[in-house]
Formats: sequence, C-alpha cells, structure tokens
Amino acid sequence: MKTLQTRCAQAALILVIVCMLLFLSCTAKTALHDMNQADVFHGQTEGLTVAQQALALLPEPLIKVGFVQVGHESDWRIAATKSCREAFSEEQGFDLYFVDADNDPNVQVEAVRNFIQEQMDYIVIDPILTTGWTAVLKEAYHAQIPVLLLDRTIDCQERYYTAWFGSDFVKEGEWAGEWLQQYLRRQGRSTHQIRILTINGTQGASAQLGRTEGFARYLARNRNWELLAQECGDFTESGGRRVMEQYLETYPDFDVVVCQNDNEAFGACAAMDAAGISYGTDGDVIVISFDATKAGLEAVLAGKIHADFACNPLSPPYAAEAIRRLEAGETLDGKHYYLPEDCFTADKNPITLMVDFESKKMITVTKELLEEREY
Ligand code: GYE
Repeated sequence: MKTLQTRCAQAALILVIVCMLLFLSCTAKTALHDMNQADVFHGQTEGLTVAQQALALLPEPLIKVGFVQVGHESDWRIAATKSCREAFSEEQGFDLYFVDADNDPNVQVEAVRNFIQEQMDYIVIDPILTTGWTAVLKEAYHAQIPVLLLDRTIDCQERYYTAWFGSDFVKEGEWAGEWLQQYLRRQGRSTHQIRILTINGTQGASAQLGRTEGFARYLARNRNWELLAQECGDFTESGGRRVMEQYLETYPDFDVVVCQNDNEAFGACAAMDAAGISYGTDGDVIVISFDATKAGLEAVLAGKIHADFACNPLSPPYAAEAIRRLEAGETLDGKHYYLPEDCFTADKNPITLMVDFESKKMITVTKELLEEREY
C-alpha cells in the first residue's frame, strides 16, 4: 500500500517536473522569438545559452543617484529641482535619492555621507557654500563613487569630483556692472555721483561671491559710484524685504539697488512700495536683478526691474548625460562646463554689452517671450 502511495507521489512529482520543463521551454522559445524580432539585439544571441538570453531580456538596472539640493529658497531653485526630478526620473533610467538641505551646509555633508554608505552609483551636489567639502569628497573618492557638481562651485582639489556644470557668476556680475555703466552713460549721468545698495545672496555661496566680484570690477572702474552697503538677503524674498527695510531707515538717498536674485528683488520692491519710494523704469531708483526667472522677467516687463541677468537652472540634464557617458565607459572631455545665458531688459532699444571682448546684446522682454519661458 505504502509503495503504491509512494509510486503515485513519485509519478505526480515527475508529471509536475515535466510540465514545468515544458512551460520553461515554451517561455524560453517565446523569449527567443521576441528576441529575434527585437532589432536591438541584431543577432547577438548566437552562442548564448537560453538562460543568458533570457537574462539579456531583463530591463537595465536603474542607476542609483544621490542628489543633495541647496533648499527651496527661490523660484530659480524650484525650477532647478523640477529639472533634477525630470532628468533623474525612472523613465530616464535613474533611481533618485533626493535631499533638500534647506540651506544648511551640515545637512548637505551628512547627506553625502549617507549616499556613500548607501553605495549610490553617483553623487550629485549643488553646494550651498564653497567651503567644507574636502573631507567628505575624499570619502566618496575612496569609495569610488563619482561626484558631479551642479550650479555653485566649491574650494576643493579637482580630482575629488568628476565634473561641474553651472554658470559663470563673475561674468554675470560683470554684465550687470557693464549694463549700469552704459545705461548711466545713455542717461548722461556717467560723471554723476551714483549711490548703490546691494542685497547679497547667501554669504559664502559661489553665486554670491562671483556676482559680487564681477560687479566690484565696475565699482572700481567708476570712481563716481559709491557702494553704500551690502547686506545678506539669503536669496529669499523675505530676506530681500528685511534688508531693504533696514536700508530705508539708514539711507534716505540712493540711486541703484542691486539684488543678487529675483526673489530678493521682489522683497526689495515690496519694501520700497510700502515706503512710497519710486523705482523702476518710470521711477527714480534703478533696480538690477539676477536669475531671469519667469516671475523676474514679468517684473522686467512691468518696468519694476530695469535689467535681469540670467542664470540657467537647467543643469541637471547635463549631469544625467555625463553619467550616461560614464556608464558607457566614455570619459568626459572637460571638467568645467558653462551653461548658456542671456541678459534681459524692458528697453525697446537694448544695449549691447561688451565684457572682456565678449559682446552680448540685451534681450527685450515681451509677452511672447514670457509665454515661451520654461521657468
Ligand atoms: O541665483 C538663487 C538661488 O545658486 C545660482 O541660488 C544659484 C542661486 C540663484 O537660490 O536664486
């Protein structure tokens, strides 16, 4: 009896195994059939076992990218984050680990340490400050995780990062200085005393340092320009407003406000509105801004901001492309890549700027231009 039961069980087992084998060979055949149909394989299946061929059909594993963002302080930053999420989406082949550091440099360093521990394939950093990076980047280097930098730069030996994609902030400051110099000349004020207030971005961020340095070159050249004050507005609207309100208490007379980003300019304009100060293209005070976000350019069109110097927030696709190339075994030709940028005005007869023998015609903001603006 027992033997009969055992024999039955054995027979059932054999039947199951045979069915499984049949099923596997059918799926393998279907897989092979599909494979032959798929042009992408171009007959490279020869010599591969069925298992290898079936494995080849599996989707490519996603590339793990740890991205640490500065924060969410401005319109520019929001556009940059959106671009990051699109460029490093699953559809693009990435598994994105995103950290918003909320403007805290320690959170950024900690995030990078976690990325190393979590064995990311790549680490992408938009650094708040230029300083404080060497130790953690050395750790990434020894863990053999390539690091890409976006937007702001850092003070660190170049071998600790693979590449940087961003803007020439010094040049942006120079375009702004050059514009003011020519605009005042046009107004017949090139020898008048010009009192300037600056609202700086986050102190120690390369965007702040560069814009300050570039504009300072024009301050040095124009002896009649006087920089009354430069306080930090942290690249935020509330910061811009706070600093402007303080300025209005201390400096009753001034001619120019230089805001190191659009959000600070919105805050400064709100403070001037509240104090009844006339500014903009029909007013007394000249307002200069950086970033040229959609909202910034709307303020240009409305005549509130005279000139807005663009900074391109769309660097993430460049980093994604760099990673794809590295994955394909290629090396990058360069280390530092500058993004294309323009300068904007509401002027119908725009000035052509010339900085270091590079010329750039200011672009006149129109409704049509705004409609097409991505960010
Ligand atoms: O100008 C500002 C932002 O680093 C260039 O950071 C960026 C700056 C940008 O918050 O709006």
